[in-house]
Amino acid sequence: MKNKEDIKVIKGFEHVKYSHVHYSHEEMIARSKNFYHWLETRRSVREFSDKPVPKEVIDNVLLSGSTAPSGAHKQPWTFCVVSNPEIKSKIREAAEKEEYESYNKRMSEEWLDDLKPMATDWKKPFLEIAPYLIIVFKRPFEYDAEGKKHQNYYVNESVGLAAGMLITAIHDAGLVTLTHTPSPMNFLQKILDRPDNERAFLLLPIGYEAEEVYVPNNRRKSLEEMAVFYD
Ligand code: IYR
Repeated sequence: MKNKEDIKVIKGFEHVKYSHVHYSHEEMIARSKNFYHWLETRRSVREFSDKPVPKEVIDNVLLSGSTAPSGAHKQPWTFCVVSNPEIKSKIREAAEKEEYESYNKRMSEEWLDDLKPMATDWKKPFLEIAPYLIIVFKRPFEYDAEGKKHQNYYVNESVGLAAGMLITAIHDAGLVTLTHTPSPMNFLQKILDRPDNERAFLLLPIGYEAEEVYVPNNRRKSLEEMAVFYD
């Protein structure tokens, strides 16, 4: 319970007092540098180990993801967590079917060319090997108790932010993931029996990386390449 003094009614609604932790400039510089160097070690991984991961870690990373800001604080997301081997197999089978079509018919020559450095193809064994799959669903609208529809706001932005924070939390826990987007993704809504106000947004396999893993030798944009400063 908040103290009475910590609560203020503003424009008819309760607000709670907030203050963030502050650091000296030196400390801020050191912390932001350390955090950057830590995040810089994150890589998308496509080969997973089946080594078990505590369920509590999954709960915690989901709670971190769900701290994201969202339009009108509607939190327009649902995270489906799949560890059931039969459901994982169904997802793999359906995803590979779509991916096979995409790689062989739907993707342009230019797109396939751009993907060559990633050495990807339609085969997705990680969907069965990773101990958990998190399927992020966006919720474009909600139903109220009377069944009336209410639109959510900035749904893609909000769910994208939640996914980014989730990926950061997964990295911080010492696990790896991949932002997998089998396309089209509607098979996930069917397999997981989701309501019609949910659309699959992203699939994240989570676990430890396989014993010996190589990732593309990508370089990230430098500050000069990705930022413009207007002093
Ligand atoms: N969804 C496919 C293809 C793919 C597309 C992009 I853009 C990538 O950055 C990586 C893969 C797949 O998952 O293989």
